Amino acid sequence: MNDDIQEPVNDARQNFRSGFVAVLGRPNVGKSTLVNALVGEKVAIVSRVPQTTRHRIAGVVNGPGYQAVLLDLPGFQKPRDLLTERMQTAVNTTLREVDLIILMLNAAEGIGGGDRFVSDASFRTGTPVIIALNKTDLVGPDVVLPLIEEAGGLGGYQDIFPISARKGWSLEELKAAIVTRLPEGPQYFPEGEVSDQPERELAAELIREQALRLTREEVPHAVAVDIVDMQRREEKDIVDLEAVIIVERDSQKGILIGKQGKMIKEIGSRSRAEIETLLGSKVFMNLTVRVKKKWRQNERVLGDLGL
Ligand SMILES: Nc1nc2c(ncn2[C@@H]2O[C@H](COP(=O)(O)OP(=O)(O)OP(=O)(O)O)[C@@H](O)[C@H]2O)c(=O)[nH]1
Ligand SMILES: [Mg+2]
Repeated sequence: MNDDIQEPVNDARQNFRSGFVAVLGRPNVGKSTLVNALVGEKVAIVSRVPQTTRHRIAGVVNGPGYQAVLLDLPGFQKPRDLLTERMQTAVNTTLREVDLIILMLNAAEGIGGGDRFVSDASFRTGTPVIIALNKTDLVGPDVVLPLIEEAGGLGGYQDIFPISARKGWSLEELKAAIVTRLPEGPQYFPEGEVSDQPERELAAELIREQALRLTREEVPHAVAVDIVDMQRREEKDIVDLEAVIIVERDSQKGILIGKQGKMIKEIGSRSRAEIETLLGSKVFMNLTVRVKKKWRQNERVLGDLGL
């Protein structure tokens, strides 16, 4: 089953443990933050806007005798358009393929209908579930303790941890529990490879992250980024990058460009700094904005964007 996700690099070694771990939860609970923290590198973008993650990203956690492949997923939701429908299909497909599920809840918001929806879907698979109650840094023990009790009633879980993905609280304990639950298996990713996301895609995500962070209201959900061209100059440590931010309406384009181009400049310079860190070289970026009406409903555009 797991071969659908990635061909193993090595055959199963004796005593080596490995597996695929789905990180599930409502939009905005902190799934991508947790995956980045456990991997120890930024493999997924994070923002305050729900539905930040649009496709499944593998983040690889290596340790002595084990490899856990964490699958950062879009937030679990009821689809509203073709884009969110595809996002949810990716979640449902993944649910059937994994060895372990981390069900994430948000301590600052309590447990609601949306969480029970995700939880039911998780427990229904019969796959072992670890519950992670996140954002405990935002509330006191008077809130956390009853929530642990309530979360425990959701289903037959293996372990339950109050954590803070942002502050790094109890992540070592969570990681140890994940490793304990991994079956014996092969090393799926070579040493040093922390993600399945090509540099080009991550570059697009880093631009989208800044667009999400710097804009408001209807703009974030209408944004997509297309890397038109990305090339390293021969014998020089310079990468030329041409990218387009796609939006649905002229008004959104106006917001993204900003007064005298201030906004697009800011998005460009912030994301360029991040991309330079990622690539380890200087980046010359040409960033523009284009309107594609109703791209979230358009099969062809979604396909072109890899969604
Ligand atoms: N205070 C606090 N904030 C957190 C914690 N974990 C994540 N956040 C914040 O919560 C917001 C959402 O985090 P993400 O990691 O993008 O959430 P997600 O579950 O991946 O969201 P989607 O991809 O939209 O489903 C960001 O602003 C994070 O900085 C935490 O432990 N404590
Ligand atoms: Mg996410």
